[in-house]
Amino acid sequence: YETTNNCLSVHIQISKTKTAMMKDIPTTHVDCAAVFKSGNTQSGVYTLTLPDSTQEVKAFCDMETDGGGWTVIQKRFDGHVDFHRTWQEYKKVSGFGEPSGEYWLGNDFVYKLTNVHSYKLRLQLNDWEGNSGLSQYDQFSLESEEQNYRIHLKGYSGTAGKISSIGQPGSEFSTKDADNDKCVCKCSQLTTGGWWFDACGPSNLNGMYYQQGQNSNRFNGIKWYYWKGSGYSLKSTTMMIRPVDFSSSL
Ligand SMILES: [Ca+2]
Repeated sequence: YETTNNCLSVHIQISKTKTAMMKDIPTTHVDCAAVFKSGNTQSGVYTLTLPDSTQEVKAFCDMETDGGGWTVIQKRFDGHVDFHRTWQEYKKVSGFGEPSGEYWLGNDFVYKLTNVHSYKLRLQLNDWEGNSGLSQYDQFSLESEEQNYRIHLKGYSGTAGKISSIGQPGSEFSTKDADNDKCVCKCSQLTTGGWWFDACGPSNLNGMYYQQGQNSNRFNGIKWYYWKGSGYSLKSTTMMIRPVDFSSSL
């Protein structure tokens, strides 16, 4: 992504100059759809700015899939990043990991974005046998930290199961140090990772990463039940969001 980063730093320099000259012109982008609309149509890591704030966060923008403009909020593909993290680590705007690799974009950021605007959620999943699956939701939002980032989803479609593996009504978010699930147990401690556990529910894309050959009969792996069953741990996952009214024409 070196080329993209170079372009980006030039872009940031120009933005800063513009801001200094014309204070009323917004020169920052809240999501990858806005980055795309500004003419940056190459996939890569971009700097975003929170709605109504000057706080910046780096995210990976997928500018190719289904017309582009997707802000990637979760990505896993080789297990190099530990996802068994605390509430604070999942919460903080920048999340954890590296946007150019495996990462989680912070719950506070996703909450703020999805409450300003209406977003779709797209999940791209891969198993170890070369199959890919898709789960898409026409509407996605998170509630605030006070509501434990409860997830709201509507309009499921896709090939990774005929039924959504995130149940309705949406669950609250739990981590190893914050138990907000519907189980007398603590799902995050049992199955690892932060997620919208039910009791403990049919999915956990933030579970333990298992390599090929180690990926079956795992109760604490990367689970998407209605596609691969209960003990199967996936090879790779991407979660990304885009405004519902996005169109790729510039
Ligand atoms: Ca519990």
